[in-house]
Amino acid sequence: MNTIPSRSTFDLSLYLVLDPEMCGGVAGMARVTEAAINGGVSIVQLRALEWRKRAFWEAARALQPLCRARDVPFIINDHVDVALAIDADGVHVGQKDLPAKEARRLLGENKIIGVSVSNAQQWREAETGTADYIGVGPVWLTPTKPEAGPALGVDGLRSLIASMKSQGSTMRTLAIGGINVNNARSVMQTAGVDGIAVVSAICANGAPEEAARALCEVIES
Ligand code: TZP
Repeated sequence: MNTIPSRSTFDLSLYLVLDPEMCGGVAGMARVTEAAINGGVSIVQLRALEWRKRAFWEAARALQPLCRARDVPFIINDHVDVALAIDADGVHVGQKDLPAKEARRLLGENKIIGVSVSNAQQWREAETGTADYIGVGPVWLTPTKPEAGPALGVDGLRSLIASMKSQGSTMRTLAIGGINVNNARSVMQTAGVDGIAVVSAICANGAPEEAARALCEVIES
């Protein structure tokens, strides 16, 4: 029986974004996924910007069962059609991807939809587009996504969240960009942050299970 948590109950606390280059292809992503789930990752996204659709779909088909076996939601970056094709648990869209509203129309009411935002206007649009969470960042500049835009810093993150919450936002919030075991505490202490998303802190770590566990300890402390 599929017991993947629902749109409103899924755990956002430690969100792994898989990078095929850092992990070493599909086999590497499979290894990292299993290890990271053992270490406590609560949700997994496949992000492979350079990959053609067929390769992306094949990777998604290979990785999804690993998450499903552990009741961990499996999210597809950008490709709503792939999410539909494999019946993924949701999609994550950026500012240049399909709008969240369209993703919701295509995927229906039960799937998880996340949106990347960097400012108040994008946040508002995500909220009216029926997203379930937003990824706010980059908190720090990161070589993983050099084009991500100016870093918010923890202060910028705090003031953006505070401002949006004071305007009535109920959006669940994930911080992303340059987060690792050394700075995760300052992010988690930011009021209104529900979780952290990492790429290199797990994918580029030779010991992904231990890396995930160490991040979890920071989150839980
Ligand atoms: N969106 C904003 S920053 C980023 C994404 C996908 C990359 C984060 O990567 P890392 O390695 O965790 O800094």
